[in-house]
Amino acid sequence: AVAPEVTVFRSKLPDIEIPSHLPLHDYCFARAAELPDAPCLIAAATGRTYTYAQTRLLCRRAAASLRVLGVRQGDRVMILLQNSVEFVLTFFGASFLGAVTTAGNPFCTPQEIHKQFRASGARLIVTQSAYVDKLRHEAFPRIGAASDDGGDGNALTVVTIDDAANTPEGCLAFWELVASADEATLPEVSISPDDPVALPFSSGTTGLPKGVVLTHGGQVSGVAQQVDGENPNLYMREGDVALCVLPLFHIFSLNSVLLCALRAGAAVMLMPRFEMGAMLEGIQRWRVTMAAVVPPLVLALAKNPALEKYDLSSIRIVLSGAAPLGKELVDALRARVPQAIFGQGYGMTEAGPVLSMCPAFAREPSPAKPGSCGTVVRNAELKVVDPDTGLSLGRNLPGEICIRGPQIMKGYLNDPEATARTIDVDGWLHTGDIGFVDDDDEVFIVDRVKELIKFKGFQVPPAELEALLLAHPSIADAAVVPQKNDAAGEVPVAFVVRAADSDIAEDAIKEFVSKQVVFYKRLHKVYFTHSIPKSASGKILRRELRAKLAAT
Ligand code: AYL
Repeated sequence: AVAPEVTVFRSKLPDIEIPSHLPLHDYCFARAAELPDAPCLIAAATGRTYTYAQTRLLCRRAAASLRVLGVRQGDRVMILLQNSVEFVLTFFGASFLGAVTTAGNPFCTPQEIHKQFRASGARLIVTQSAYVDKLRHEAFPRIGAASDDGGDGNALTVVTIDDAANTPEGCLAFWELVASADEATLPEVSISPDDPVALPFSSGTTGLPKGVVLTHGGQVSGVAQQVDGENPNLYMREGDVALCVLPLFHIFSLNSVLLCALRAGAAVMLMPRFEMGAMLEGIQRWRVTMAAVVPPLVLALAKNPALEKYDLSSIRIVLSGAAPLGKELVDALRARVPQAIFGQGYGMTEAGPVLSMCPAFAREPSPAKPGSCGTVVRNAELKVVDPDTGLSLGRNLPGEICIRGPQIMKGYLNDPEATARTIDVDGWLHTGDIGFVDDDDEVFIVDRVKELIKFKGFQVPPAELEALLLAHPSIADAAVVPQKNDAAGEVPVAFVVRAADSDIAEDAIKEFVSKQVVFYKRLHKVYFTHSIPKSASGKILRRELRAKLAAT
Protein backbone atom coordinates (compact mmCIF):
# COMPACT_ATOMS: atom_id res chain seq x y z
CA ALA A 1 0.00 0.00 0.00
CA VAL A 2 1.10 3.56 -0.65
CA ALA A 3 1.60 5.54 2.55
CA PRO A 4 -0.76 8.50 2.69
CA GLU A 5 0.90 11.84 2.14
CA VAL A 6 1.79 13.73 5.30
CA THR A 7 2.11 17.49 5.46
CA VAL A 8 4.79 18.29 7.99
CA PHE A 9 5.26 21.85 9.17
CA ARG A 10 8.72 22.95 10.28
CA SER A 11 10.30 26.16 11.45
CA LYS A 12 11.54 28.52 8.76
CA LEU A 13 14.59 29.06 10.95
CA PRO A 14 17.35 26.50 10.41
CA ASP A 15 17.77 23.66 12.89
CA ILE A 16 20.37 24.21 15.58
CA GLU A 17 22.96 22.11 17.33
CA ILE A 18 21.49 21.01 20.66
CA PRO A 19 23.91 19.92 23.41
CA SER A 20 21.45 17.32 24.66
CA HIS A 21 24.25 15.23 26.14
CA LEU A 22 24.52 17.78 28.99
CA PRO A 23 22.63 17.35 32.24
CA LEU A 24 20.03 20.11 32.61
CA HIS A 25 21.91 21.90 35.43
CA ASP A 26 25.17 22.07 33.46
CA TYR A 27 23.29 23.27 30.39
CA CYS A 28 21.42 25.98 32.32
CA PHE A 29 24.49 27.14 34.24
CA ALA A 30 26.76 26.99 31.20
CA ARG A 31 27.18 30.75 31.32
CA ALA A 32 27.81 30.97 35.08
CA ALA A 33 31.58 30.75 34.61
CA GLU A 34 31.53 33.55 32.08
CA LEU A 35 29.07 35.75 34.00
CA PRO A 36 29.81 34.96 37.66
CA ASP A 37 28.77 38.38 38.92
CA ALA A 38 25.70 38.88 36.73
CA PRO A 39 22.39 38.80 38.59
CA CYS A 40 20.69 35.42 38.35
CA LEU A 41 17.88 35.37 40.91
CA ILE A 42 16.10 38.38 42.32
CA ALA A 43 13.79 37.70 45.26
CA ALA A 44 11.28 40.50 44.79
CA ALA A 45 9.81 40.02 48.28
CA THR A 46 13.11 40.74 50.07
CA GLY A 47 15.03 42.59 47.40
CA ARG A 48 17.89 40.10 47.68
CA THR A 49 19.82 39.36 44.54
CA TYR A 50 21.94 36.30 43.87
CA THR A 51 24.60 36.30 41.20
CA TYR A 52 25.18 33.39 38.83
CA ALA A 53 28.17 32.23 40.87
CA GLN A 54 26.22 32.42 44.13
CA THR A 55 23.17 30.70 42.69
CA ARG A 56 25.15 27.82 41.27
CA LEU A 57 27.06 27.37 44.52
CA LEU A 58 23.83 27.40 46.57
CA CYS A 59 22.27 24.87 44.20
CA ARG A 60 25.24 22.59 44.80
CA ARG A 61 24.93 23.08 48.55
CA ALA A 62 21.23 22.28 48.31
CA ALA A 63 22.26 19.12 46.45
CA ALA A 64 24.70 18.22 49.22
CA SER A 65 21.93 18.83 51.80
CA LEU A 66 19.50 16.57 49.97
CA ARG A 67 22.17 13.93 49.76
CA VAL A 68 22.74 14.06 53.52
CA LEU A 69 19.01 13.44 53.87
CA GLY A 70 19.33 10.30 51.80
CA VAL A 71 18.30 11.51 48.35
CA ARG A 72 20.00 9.47 45.62
CA GLN A 73 19.97 9.34 41.84
CA GLY A 74 16.51 8.52 40.51
CA ASP A 75 14.75 9.48 43.77
CA ARG A 76 11.85 11.90 43.67
CA VAL A 77 11.79 15.13 45.66
CA MET A 78 8.52 16.98 46.07
CA ILE A 79 8.45 20.77 46.12
CA LEU A 80 5.39 22.46 47.59
CA LEU A 81 6.34 26.09 47.35
CA GLN A 82 5.35 29.38 45.87
CA ASN A 83 8.00 30.97 43.67
CA SER A 84 11.10 31.47 45.77
CA VAL A 85 14.86 31.14 45.73
CA GLU A 86 14.46 27.90 47.68
CA PHE A 87 12.32 26.46 44.88
CA VAL A 88 15.10 27.08 42.38
CA LEU A 89 17.82 25.74 44.68
CA THR A 90 15.87 22.57 45.41
CA PHE A 91 15.03 21.97 41.76
CA PHE A 92 18.65 22.25 40.63
CA GLY A 93 19.90 20.60 43.82
CA ALA A 94 17.87 17.52 42.92
CA SER A 95 19.10 17.74 39.33
CA PHE A 96 22.76 17.77 40.42
CA LEU A 97 22.10 14.46 42.21
CA GLY A 98 20.26 12.94 39.28
CA ALA A 99 17.09 13.10 41.38
CA VAL A 100 13.72 14.17 40.00
CA THR A 101 11.57 17.09 41.13
CA THR A 102 7.81 16.83 41.31
CA ALA A 103 6.44 20.26 42.10
CA GLY A 104 2.91 20.63 43.38
CA ASN A 105 0.58 23.50 44.04
CA PRO A 106 0.77 24.33 47.76
CA PHE A 107 -2.83 25.59 47.62
CA CYS A 108 -4.08 22.12 46.81
CA THR A 109 -5.98 20.17 49.45
CA PRO A 110 -4.20 17.45 51.46
CA GLN A 111 -5.95 14.78 49.38
CA GLU A 112 -4.84 16.33 46.11
CA ILE A 113 -1.26 16.74 47.33
CA HIS A 114 -1.24 13.21 48.62
CA LYS A 115 -2.24 11.77 45.23
CA GLN A 116 0.74 13.41 43.55
CA PHE A 117 3.02 12.54 46.47
CA ARG A 118 2.05 8.90 46.35
CA ALA A 119 2.11 8.53 42.59
CA SER A 120 5.53 10.18 42.40
CA GLY A 121 7.03 7.97 45.09
CA ALA A 122 8.66 10.97 46.80
CA ARG A 123 9.92 10.55 50.37
CA LEU A 124 11.05 14.09 50.98
CA ILE A 125 9.08 17.31 50.68
CA VAL A 126 10.46 20.84 50.63
CA THR A 127 7.79 23.28 51.72
CA GLN A 128 6.93 26.17 54.00
CA SER A 129 5.65 25.92 57.58
CA ALA A 130 2.26 27.28 56.51
CA TYR A 131 1.60 24.09 54.50
CA VAL A 132 2.98 21.51 56.90
CA ASP A 133 -0.41 20.90 58.49
CA LYS A 134 -1.60 19.59 55.13
CA LEU A 135 1.12 16.95 55.36
CA ARG A 136 -0.09 15.89 58.80
CA HIS A 137 -3.21 14.52 57.13
CA GLU A 138 -3.78 10.84 57.91
CA ALA A 139 -2.94 9.75 54.37
CA PHE A 140 0.70 10.84 54.69
CA PRO A 141 3.44 8.92 56.48
CA ARG A 142 4.44 10.30 59.85
CA ILE A 143 6.73 13.32 59.61
CA GLY A 144 10.14 12.60 61.05
CA ALA A 145 13.64 13.51 60.07
CA ALA A 146 15.52 10.78 58.25
CA SER A 147 18.27 10.73 60.85
CA ASP A 148 16.15 10.36 64.02
CA ASP A 149 13.85 7.94 62.33
CA GLY A 150 14.85 5.05 64.59
CA GLY A 151 15.04 2.51 61.84
CA ASP A 152 11.55 3.18 60.49
CA GLY A 153 12.41 4.03 56.92
CA ASN A 154 8.83 4.98 56.13
CA ALA A 155 8.81 8.36 57.79
CA LEU A 156 8.39 11.45 55.64
CA THR A 157 11.23 13.96 55.64
CA VAL A 158 9.93 17.53 55.52
CA VAL A 159 12.20 20.50 54.97
CA THR A 160 10.79 23.99 55.57
CA ILE A 161 12.20 27.21 54.17
CA ASP A 162 11.12 29.48 57.05
CA ASP A 163 13.54 30.97 59.58
CA ALA A 164 15.03 28.17 61.66
CA ALA A 165 13.14 29.49 64.72
CA ASN A 166 9.84 28.80 62.96
CA THR A 167 10.60 25.26 61.92
CA PRO A 168 7.58 23.09 62.74
CA GLU A 169 7.87 20.02 64.94
CA GLY A 170 9.63 17.18 63.19
CA CYS A 171 10.76 19.29 60.21
CA LEU A 172 14.22 20.43 59.15
CA ALA A 173 15.26 24.01 58.37
CA PHE A 174 16.30 24.46 54.74
CA TRP A 175 18.83 27.21 55.34
CA GLU A 176 20.44 25.43 58.29
CA LEU A 177 20.96 22.42 56.07
CA VAL A 178 22.36 24.52 53.25
CA ALA A 179 24.64 26.47 55.59
CA SER A 180 26.22 23.30 56.93
CA ALA A 181 26.40 21.54 53.56
CA ASP A 182 29.69 20.98 51.79
CA GLU A 183 29.41 20.97 48.04
CA ALA A 184 32.84 19.36 47.84
CA THR A 185 31.25 16.14 49.11
CA LEU A 186 28.95 15.90 46.09
CA PRO A 187 29.56 12.64 44.29
CA GLU A 188 30.17 12.44 40.56
CA VAL A 189 26.81 11.46 39.15
CA SER A 190 26.65 10.12 35.66
CA ILE A 191 23.46 11.41 34.07
CA SER A 192 22.23 10.25 30.71
CA PRO A 193 19.96 12.37 28.46
CA ASP A 194 17.19 9.84 28.95
CA ASP A 195 17.16 10.22 32.76
CA PRO A 196 14.17 12.04 34.25
CA VAL A 197 14.65 15.46 35.84
CA ALA A 198 11.12 16.77 36.33
CA LEU A 199 7.79 15.14 37.00
CA PRO A 200 4.93 17.60 36.60
CA PHE A 201 1.39 16.23 36.71
CA SER A 202 -1.08 16.62 33.88
CA SER A 203 -4.31 14.93 32.91
CA GLY A 204 -3.33 14.99 29.25
CA THR A 205 -6.09 14.25 26.80
CA THR A 206 -8.20 12.09 29.13
CA GLY A 207 -8.57 10.80 32.67
CA LEU A 208 -6.88 11.67 35.94
CA PRO A 209 -3.63 13.61 36.45
CA LYS A 210 -0.57 11.54 35.62
CA GLY A 211 3.13 12.08 36.17
CA VAL A 212 4.76 13.47 33.03
CA VAL A 213 8.31 12.18 32.75
CA LEU A 214 10.53 14.99 31.44
CA THR A 215 14.17 14.08 30.90
CA HIS A 216 17.43 16.00 30.99
CA GLY A 217 17.83 15.65 27.23
CA GLY A 218 14.22 16.61 26.65
CA GLN A 219 14.35 19.76 28.74
CA VAL A 220 17.70 20.79 27.29
CA SER A 221 16.15 20.39 23.84
CA GLY A 222 12.98 22.26 24.81
CA VAL A 223 14.96 25.21 26.17
CA ALA A 224 17.41 25.20 23.25
CA GLN A 225 14.52 25.36 20.80
CA GLN A 226 13.48 28.61 22.43
CA VAL A 227 16.68 30.45 23.35
CA ASP A 228 19.71 28.86 21.62
CA GLY A 229 21.29 29.44 18.24
CA GLU A 230 22.21 32.40 16.06
CA ASN A 231 18.66 33.58 15.85
CA PRO A 232 16.90 32.43 19.02
CA ASN A 233 13.12 32.22 18.76
CA LEU A 234 12.74 33.79 22.22
CA TYR A 235 15.62 36.22 22.32
CA MET A 236 17.00 36.82 25.81
CA ARG A 237 20.52 37.73 26.87
CA GLU A 238 22.50 39.02 29.83
CA GLY A 239 20.95 42.21 31.11
CA ASP A 240 17.46 40.89 30.52
CA VAL A 241 15.18 40.42 33.51
CA ALA A 242 12.38 37.86 33.31
CA LEU A 243 9.24 38.28 35.39
CA CYS A 244 8.57 35.05 37.26
CA VAL A 245 5.13 35.53 38.77
CA LEU A 246 3.41 32.53 37.18
CA PRO A 247 3.89 29.53 39.47
CA LEU A 248 7.03 27.48 38.97
CA PHE A 249 5.11 24.31 39.75
CA HIS A 250 3.57 24.78 36.30
CA ILE A 251 5.73 23.98 33.29
CA PHE A 252 5.17 27.34 31.54
CA SER A 253 7.02 29.23 34.24
CA LEU A 254 9.56 26.52 35.01
CA ASN A 255 10.62 26.03 31.41
CA SER A 256 9.99 29.24 29.47
CA VAL A 257 10.91 31.57 32.32
CA LEU A 258 13.37 29.98 34.75
CA LEU A 259 15.24 27.52 32.55
CA CYS A 260 15.25 29.74 29.46
CA ALA A 261 16.39 32.84 31.36
CA LEU A 262 19.25 31.00 33.05
CA ARG A 263 20.42 29.48 29.82
CA ALA A 264 20.44 32.92 28.24
CA GLY A 265 22.30 34.55 31.14
CA ALA A 266 19.33 36.73 32.10
CA ALA A 267 18.03 37.40 35.62
CA VAL A 268 14.81 35.96 37.03
CA MET A 269 12.66 38.14 39.27
CA LEU A 270 10.82 35.76 41.58
CA MET A 271 7.44 36.81 42.98
CA PRO A 272 5.81 34.43 45.45
CA ARG A 273 2.29 35.30 44.35
CA PHE A 274 0.34 37.57 42.05
CA GLU A 275 -0.29 40.89 43.71
CA MET A 276 -0.78 43.76 41.29
CA GLY A 277 0.95 46.53 43.24
CA ALA A 278 3.98 44.46 44.17
CA MET A 279 4.28 43.16 40.62
CA LEU A 280 4.22 46.62 39.04
CA GLU A 281 6.64 47.88 41.70
CA GLY A 282 8.97 44.97 40.92
CA ILE A 283 8.80 45.50 37.16
CA GLN A 284 9.71 49.15 37.63
CA ARG A 285 12.43 48.60 40.24
CA TRP A 286 14.23 45.73 38.55
CA ARG A 287 13.50 46.88 35.01
CA VAL A 288 11.83 43.71 33.81
CA THR A 289 12.28 43.13 30.09
CA MET A 290 10.42 39.84 29.52
CA ALA A 291 7.02 39.25 31.07
CA ALA A 292 5.49 35.78 30.86
CA VAL A 293 1.77 36.05 31.47
CA VAL A 294 -1.52 34.20 31.12
CA PRO A 295 -4.60 35.80 29.53
CA PRO A 296 -6.35 36.58 32.87
CA LEU A 297 -3.25 38.48 33.94
CA VAL A 298 -3.34 40.47 30.69
CA LEU A 299 -6.97 41.25 31.50
CA ALA A 300 -6.12 42.38 35.04
CA LEU A 301 -3.33 44.59 33.72
CA ALA A 302 -5.44 46.07 30.94
CA LYS A 303 -8.17 47.01 33.39
CA ASN A 304 -5.96 48.40 36.13
CA PRO A 305 -5.70 52.21 36.23
CA ALA A 306 -2.67 51.98 38.55
CA LEU A 307 -0.55 51.00 35.55
CA GLU A 308 -0.07 54.64 34.66
CA LYS A 309 1.72 55.32 37.92
CA TYR A 310 4.54 52.94 37.08
CA ASP A 311 7.37 53.05 34.62
CA LEU A 312 6.95 49.92 32.55
CA SER A 313 9.12 51.12 29.69
CA SER A 314 11.70 48.36 30.23
CA ILE A 315 9.34 45.61 29.03
CA ARG A 316 10.18 44.50 25.51
CA ILE A 317 8.46 41.10 25.39
CA VAL A 318 5.06 40.04 26.71
CA LEU A 319 4.75 36.28 26.27
CA SER A 320 1.27 34.90 26.88
CA GLY A 321 0.53 31.20 27.04
CA ALA A 322 -1.44 28.35 28.59
CA ALA A 323 -4.80 29.56 27.25
CA PRO A 324 -6.15 31.46 24.24
CA LEU A 325 -5.41 35.19 24.14
CA GLY A 326 -7.97 37.33 22.34
CA LYS A 327 -6.98 40.19 20.06
CA GLU A 328 -9.17 42.68 21.96
CA LEU A 329 -7.32 41.94 25.16
CA VAL A 330 -3.95 42.54 23.53
CA ASP A 331 -5.18 45.82 22.06
CA ALA A 332 -6.41 46.92 25.47
CA LEU A 333 -3.01 46.39 27.06
CA ARG A 334 -0.85 47.46 24.13
CA ALA A 335 -1.80 51.09 24.63
CA ARG A 336 -0.36 50.92 28.15
CA VAL A 337 2.91 49.21 27.18
CA PRO A 338 3.40 50.52 23.65
CA GLN A 339 7.05 49.56 23.23
CA ALA A 340 6.51 45.87 24.01
CA ILE A 341 6.04 43.07 21.52
CA PHE A 342 2.98 40.99 22.39
CA GLY A 343 2.82 37.39 21.34
CA GLN A 344 1.94 33.88 22.37
CA GLY A 345 3.59 30.63 23.07
CA TYR A 346 1.59 27.44 22.69
CA GLY A 347 2.60 24.63 24.98
CA MET A 348 1.51 21.48 26.71
CA THR A 349 3.21 19.86 29.70
CA GLU A 350 3.67 16.59 27.79
CA ALA A 351 5.16 18.37 24.77
CA GLY A 352 8.17 19.53 26.70
CA PRO A 353 6.34 22.06 26.72
CA VAL A 354 6.55 24.47 23.76
CA LEU A 355 5.15 23.58 20.33
CA SER A 356 5.10 27.03 18.83
CA MET A 357 6.34 30.47 19.72
CA CYS A 358 5.75 33.97 18.42
CA PRO A 359 8.39 34.71 15.73
CA ALA A 360 8.34 38.39 16.67
CA PHE A 361 10.29 37.48 19.82
CA ALA A 362 13.24 36.28 17.75
CA ARG A 363 16.55 38.04 17.50
CA GLU A 364 15.73 38.68 13.88
CA PRO A 365 12.00 39.06 14.32
CA SER A 366 9.32 38.35 11.79
CA PRO A 367 5.76 39.49 12.31
CA ALA A 368 2.92 37.44 13.78
CA LYS A 369 -0.78 37.92 13.30
CA PRO A 370 -3.12 38.72 16.19
CA GLY A 371 -4.47 35.53 17.74
CA SER A 372 -1.68 33.37 16.37
CA CYS A 373 0.35 31.09 18.59
CA GLY A 374 3.47 31.68 16.54
CA THR A 375 5.38 29.19 14.44
CA VAL A 376 6.57 25.70 15.28
CA VAL A 377 9.86 25.65 17.19
CA ARG A 378 13.10 24.57 15.51
CA ASN A 379 14.28 20.94 15.51
CA ALA A 380 10.69 19.71 15.60
CA GLU A 381 7.91 18.61 13.30
CA LEU A 382 4.27 19.57 13.57
CA LYS A 383 1.33 18.09 11.72
CA VAL A 384 -2.42 18.51 11.76
CA VAL A 385 -4.60 15.43 11.49
CA ASP A 386 -8.28 14.77 11.02
CA PRO A 387 -9.35 13.66 14.52
CA ASP A 388 -11.67 11.01 13.09
CA THR A 389 -9.55 9.48 10.34
CA GLY A 390 -6.06 10.39 11.55
CA LEU A 391 -5.20 11.58 8.05
CA SER A 392 -2.83 14.49 7.66
CA LEU A 393 -4.35 17.83 6.67
CA GLY A 394 -2.83 20.67 4.68
CA ARG A 395 -2.74 24.38 5.45
CA ASN A 396 -5.73 26.27 6.79
CA LEU A 397 -7.61 23.10 7.67
CA PRO A 398 -8.34 22.64 11.37
CA GLY A 399 -7.53 19.30 12.94
CA GLU A 400 -5.70 17.78 15.87
CA ILE A 401 -2.22 19.18 16.35
CA CYS A 402 0.58 16.64 16.70
CA ILE A 403 4.23 17.29 17.50
CA ARG A 404 7.40 15.25 17.17
CA GLY A 405 10.89 16.09 18.38
CA PRO A 406 13.56 15.55 21.03
CA GLN A 407 11.75 17.78 23.55
CA ILE A 408 8.58 15.76 24.16
CA MET A 409 8.00 13.74 27.31
CA LYS A 410 9.38 10.26 27.69
CA GLY A 411 5.91 9.15 28.72
CA TYR A 412 3.52 9.06 31.62
CA LEU A 413 4.91 7.62 34.84
CA ASN A 414 3.97 3.94 35.24
CA ASP A 415 1.23 4.25 32.64
CA PRO A 416 2.25 2.69 29.31
CA GLU A 417 -1.35 2.63 28.07
CA ALA A 418 -1.87 6.35 28.56
CA THR A 419 1.53 6.94 26.99
CA ALA A 420 0.60 4.83 23.96
CA ARG A 421 -2.67 6.74 23.57
CA THR A 422 -0.75 10.03 23.50
CA ILE A 423 2.48 9.23 21.64
CA ASP A 424 1.92 6.98 18.63
CA VAL A 425 4.33 4.38 17.25
CA ASP A 426 5.86 6.95 14.91
CA GLY A 427 6.71 9.25 17.81
CA TRP A 428 3.96 11.82 17.22
CA LEU A 429 2.48 13.32 20.38
CA HIS A 430 -1.24 13.97 19.98
CA THR A 431 -2.21 17.16 21.81
CA GLY A 432 -6.00 16.97 21.82
CA ASP A 433 -6.00 20.56 20.58
CA ILE A 434 -7.73 21.57 17.38
CA GLY A 435 -5.92 24.10 15.28
CA PHE A 436 -4.54 24.90 11.88
CA VAL A 437 -1.41 26.27 10.24
CA ASP A 438 -1.96 29.22 7.92
CA ASP A 439 -0.16 30.33 4.74
CA ASP A 440 2.55 32.03 6.80
CA ASP A 441 3.24 28.93 8.92
CA GLU A 442 1.45 30.45 11.91
CA VAL A 443 -0.40 28.12 14.27
CA PHE A 444 -3.93 28.97 15.42
CA ILE A 445 -5.70 27.03 18.18
CA VAL A 446 -9.45 27.01 17.70
CA ASP A 447 -10.85 24.24 19.92
CA ARG A 448 -10.02 21.21 22.03
CA VAL A 449 -11.04 17.59 21.55
CA LYS A 450 -9.60 16.52 24.88
CA GLU A 451 -11.59 16.58 28.11
CA LEU A 452 -9.40 19.17 29.82
CA ILE A 453 -10.93 22.36 31.22
CA LYS A 454 -8.71 25.41 31.61
CA PHE A 455 -9.48 27.87 34.41
CA LYS A 456 -7.12 30.85 34.07
CA GLY A 457 -4.60 28.50 32.46
CA PHE A 458 -4.84 25.99 35.34
CA GLN A 459 -5.76 22.41 34.46
CA VAL A 460 -9.12 21.14 35.67
CA PRO A 461 -9.45 17.44 34.79
CA PRO A 462 -13.17 16.58 34.49
CA ALA A 463 -12.51 12.92 35.35
CA GLU A 464 -11.27 13.96 38.77
CA LEU A 465 -14.43 15.94 39.56
CA GLU A 466 -16.64 13.21 38.11
CA ALA A 467 -15.02 10.65 40.41
CA LEU A 468 -15.71 12.88 43.41
CA LEU A 469 -19.34 13.40 42.37
CA LEU A 470 -19.95 9.69 41.80
CA ALA A 471 -18.70 8.98 45.32
CA HIS A 472 -21.64 10.98 46.72
CA PRO A 473 -24.51 8.66 47.74
CA SER A 474 -27.13 11.08 46.39
CA ILE A 475 -25.60 11.19 42.92
CA ALA A 476 -26.33 8.44 40.40
CA ASP A 477 -24.30 9.79 37.49
CA ALA A 478 -22.37 12.91 36.57
CA ALA A 479 -20.37 14.63 33.86
CA VAL A 480 -18.22 17.76 34.09
CA VAL A 481 -17.62 20.04 31.12
CA PRO A 482 -16.23 23.53 30.48
CA GLN A 483 -18.43 26.60 30.26
CA LYS A 484 -17.11 29.81 28.69
CA ASN A 485 -16.37 32.53 31.20
CA ASP A 486 -15.04 36.04 30.59
CA ALA A 487 -12.74 36.27 33.60
CA ALA A 488 -11.39 32.71 33.69
CA GLY A 489 -11.69 31.59 30.06
CA GLU A 490 -13.50 28.44 31.12
CA VAL A 491 -15.10 27.20 34.35
CA PRO A 492 -16.13 23.65 35.26
CA VAL A 493 -19.86 22.94 35.43
CA ALA A 494 -21.56 19.62 36.18
CA PHE A 495 -24.47 17.69 34.78
CA VAL A 496 -25.82 15.53 37.59
CA VAL A 497 -28.33 12.69 37.73
CA ARG A 498 -29.74 12.48 41.26
CA ALA A 499 -30.01 9.08 42.91
CA ALA A 500 -33.55 7.71 43.19
CA ASP A 501 -35.46 9.52 45.96
CA SER A 502 -32.70 12.09 46.42
CA ASP A 503 -33.48 15.79 46.25
CA ILE A 504 -29.96 17.00 46.81
CA ALA A 505 -29.59 20.69 45.92
CA GLU A 506 -27.05 22.47 43.75
CA ASP A 507 -25.38 24.22 46.69
CA ALA A 508 -24.86 20.99 48.60
CA ILE A 509 -23.12 19.48 45.59
CA LYS A 510 -20.94 22.52 45.02
CA GLU A 511 -19.90 22.56 48.65
CA PHE A 512 -19.22 18.84 48.67
CA VAL A 513 -16.74 19.34 45.82
CA SER A 514 -15.26 22.62 47.10
CA LYS A 515 -14.14 21.03 50.33
CA GLN A 516 -12.04 18.51 48.46
CA VAL A 517 -10.39 20.55 45.72
CA VAL A 518 -8.19 23.57 45.10
CA PHE A 519 -10.10 26.77 44.29
CA TYR A 520 -9.87 26.58 40.49
CA LYS A 521 -11.55 23.17 40.35
CA ARG A 522 -14.73 24.36 42.08
CA LEU A 523 -17.98 23.77 40.23
CA HIS A 524 -19.60 26.98 39.05
CA LYS A 525 -22.95 25.47 38.24
CA VAL A 526 -24.84 22.19 38.54
CA TYR A 527 -27.45 21.21 35.96
CA PHE A 528 -29.76 18.39 37.01
CA THR A 529 -30.66 15.98 34.28
CA HIS A 530 -32.24 12.55 33.81
CA SER A 531 -29.32 10.91 32.08
CA ILE A 532 -25.79 11.57 30.88
CA PRO A 533 -25.39 11.02 27.13
CA LYS A 534 -22.88 8.25 26.48
CA SER A 535 -21.49 6.35 23.53
CA ALA A 536 -22.06 2.62 23.09
CA SER A 537 -18.72 2.03 24.82
CA GLY A 538 -19.78 4.14 27.80
CA LYS A 539 -17.78 7.28 27.05
CA ILE A 540 -19.46 10.53 28.06
CA LEU A 541 -20.52 12.46 24.96
CA ARG A 542 -18.99 15.73 26.11
CA ARG A 543 -19.65 17.47 22.82
CA GLU A 544 -23.38 17.02 23.31
CA LEU A 545 -23.22 18.48 26.79
CA ARG A 546 -21.11 21.41 25.63
CA ALA A 547 -23.60 22.05 22.84
CA LYS A 548 -26.41 21.99 25.38
CA LEU A 549 -24.58 24.64 27.41
CA ALA A 550 -23.96 26.81 24.40
CA ALA A 551 -27.69 26.73 23.69
CA THR A 552 -28.70 27.91 27.17
P1 AYL B 1 -0.73 22.60 30.17
N1 AYL B 1 -3.49 29.19 23.18
C1 AYL B 1 -4.52 28.35 23.39
N2 AYL B 1 -4.45 27.28 24.18
C2 AYL B 1 -3.27 27.03 24.79
C3 AYL B 1 -2.15 27.86 24.60
C4 AYL B 1 -2.28 29.00 23.76
N3 AYL B 1 -1.30 29.87 23.56
N4 AYL B 1 -1.13 27.34 25.33
C5 AYL B 1 -1.61 26.23 25.95
N5 AYL B 1 -2.91 26.05 25.63
C6 AYL B 1 -3.79 24.99 26.11
O1 AYL B 1 -0.25 21.22 29.98
C7 AYL B 1 -3.87 23.86 25.11
O2 AYL B 1 -5.15 23.27 25.19
O3 AYL B 1 0.47 23.48 29.67
C8 AYL B 1 -2.82 22.90 25.61
O4 AYL B 1 -2.96 21.58 25.16
O5 AYL B 1 -1.20 23.01 31.51
C9 AYL B 1 -3.01 23.02 27.08
O6 AYL B 1 -3.25 24.42 27.30
C10 AYL B 1 -1.81 22.56 27.84
O7 AYL B 1 -1.93 22.87 29.17
C11 AYL B 1 5.08 28.44 26.90
C12 AYL B 1 3.80 28.76 26.54
C13 AYL B 1 4.26 26.55 28.10
C14 AYL B 1 2.76 28.00 26.96
C15 AYL B 1 2.98 26.88 27.75
C16 AYL B 1 1.79 26.14 28.11
C17 AYL B 1 1.87 25.22 29.21
C18 AYL B 1 0.44 24.77 29.53
C19 AYL B 1 5.33 27.33 27.69
O8 AYL B 1 6.12 29.22 26.47
